[in-house]
Amino acid sequence: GGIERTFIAVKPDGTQRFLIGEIIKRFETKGYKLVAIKAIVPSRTLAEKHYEDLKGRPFFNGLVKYMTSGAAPVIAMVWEGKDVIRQGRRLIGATNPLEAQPGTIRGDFCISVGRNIIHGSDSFESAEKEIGLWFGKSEVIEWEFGNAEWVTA
Ligand code: YYY
Ligand code: MG
Repeated sequence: GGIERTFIAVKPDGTQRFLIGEIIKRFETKGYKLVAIKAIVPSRTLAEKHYEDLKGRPFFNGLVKYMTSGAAPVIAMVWEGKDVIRQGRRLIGATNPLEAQPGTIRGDFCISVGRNIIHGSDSFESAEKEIGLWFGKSEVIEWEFGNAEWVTA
């Protein structure tokens, strides 16, 4: 619940559907700080490690194929701020977009669990793991808001 970092990724369907800007906007205007971003087509190894908890689930192979196809890049990001791990999940909405509340990213922009446009870390442990998988230390930038007293006081 303090100042945290979370791993957020626009999935290839979000990129194809011109939702990168919209997704960044939701986190940016909420008051969170973008500390790392890159476009990347993940290797099979990276995608399998990222989703290793889901290995053995019936959708696992399709999920890895969808993330790694190269039909569009994943937009990998690290966002920082107060309670950002839990709040990021709230901004994103339920895994199944049909259960996601209107006003959430999935609730507003998608209809299929297999094409749910965005990923967000679900705990401190997964955030640490995912940031370390997708980014090198020097790719995460420390910086301060010039207007911090208007955002975080
Ligand atoms: O964290 P979140 O993305 O909301 O859901 P997870 O349970 O971690 O599953 C990861 C990913 O797997 C989900 O975003 C879509 C896909 N998936 C699926 O295709 N079918 C399911 N029944 C469950 C998950
Ligand atoms: Mg998850």
